[in-house]
Amino acid sequence: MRLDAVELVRLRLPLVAPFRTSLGTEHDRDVLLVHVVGPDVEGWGECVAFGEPFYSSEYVEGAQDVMRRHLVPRVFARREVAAEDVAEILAPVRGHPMAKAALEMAILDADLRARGIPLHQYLGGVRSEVDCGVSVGIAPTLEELMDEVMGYVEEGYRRIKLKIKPGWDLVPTGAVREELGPKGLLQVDANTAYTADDIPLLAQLDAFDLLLIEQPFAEEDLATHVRLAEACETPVCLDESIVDTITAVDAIDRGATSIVNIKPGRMGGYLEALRVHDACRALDVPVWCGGMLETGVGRAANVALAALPGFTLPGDTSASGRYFAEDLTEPFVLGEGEHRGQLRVPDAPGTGVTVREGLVRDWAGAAPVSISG
Ligand code: SMG
Ligand code: MG
Repeated sequence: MRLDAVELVRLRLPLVAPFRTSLGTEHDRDVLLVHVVGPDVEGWGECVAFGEPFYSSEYVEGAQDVMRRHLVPRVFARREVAAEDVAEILAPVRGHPMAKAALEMAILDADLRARGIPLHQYLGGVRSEVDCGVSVGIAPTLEELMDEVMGYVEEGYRRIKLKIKPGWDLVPTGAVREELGPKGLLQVDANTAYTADDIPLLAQLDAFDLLLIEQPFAEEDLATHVRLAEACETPVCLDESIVDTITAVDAIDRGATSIVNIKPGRMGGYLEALRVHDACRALDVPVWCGGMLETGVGRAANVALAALPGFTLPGDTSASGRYFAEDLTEPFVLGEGEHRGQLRVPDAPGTGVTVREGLVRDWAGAAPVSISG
């Protein structure tokens, strides 16, 4: 496509309830949207970086800055740009995968809209509905945790993920397992909060028949993940550590992960995420779609990705209402009947959702940063 302008739009969306993890507490979502405009087509991407650099080194203000100074000018230097070339064009800029992913997504969305192709079809999706899980933050008390979990079960979620950290692990996990019964799908996520000394404690999670334990140790520390995998029955799943196909295949080869969390933002884009999916599938390693508290813009693309055949576990692809009272697109709502606990994969061209531009402009904190070629 030919790019005429790129707009970077910032807005702050309040969360319906605070979301607490071992990294800190989110009260609202600092959203950065990328809007690309061509002669007769436009597209949207969402940058998944958070306001503060706690999940990874990226943060919204930095992502916006690197887009404005370095990424967008590189794309403008081409007369025509295809989504498939964006990663290579941006490769001289080190790091910043979430910023790169958002720009690539917007260009891919515009291009697919122009060609009338839905994202799920372009990626090779094989299902029209995806199974949804929900990520449950660290609660003030066990009682509040149980209320929250049972509320999600009643809404239909097919899998519960508990955030854990030292001091909030065996007891809440055991209590939720008891409440869910043996059939309920349950997993935990530590966001790097543990060290090698905790291996014996983490191995006790085997008692709760979990689907997986996600990223207990530092992102660079594959060796300790290997040790845990050898010490416990529960599959170890990496999130933060897996930044591309090379790191995914290496972690699998070493025995550091037997299930992979795929988040396109962490991997520099949906096209690299697709390659990670393909590599894992070739190795018979299940994958699932992670979440970064996306608005409908990013959620739509995640749901399309989760339609691929290797996504055999429910994702953190929850309904819009899990986080937001009002979404920036038409809301994602869990299905009913045979589709209880599922989201329908958008089937219109591009990400298949419509950005509520009036609402976005009303809520935008400052005038968008507009860059033209
Ligand atoms: O989008 O439902 C969502 C969030 C799911 O737990 C979630 N994401 O490590 O997987 C993860 C976390 C990253 C965000 S923690 C603030
Ligand atoms: Mg995680």
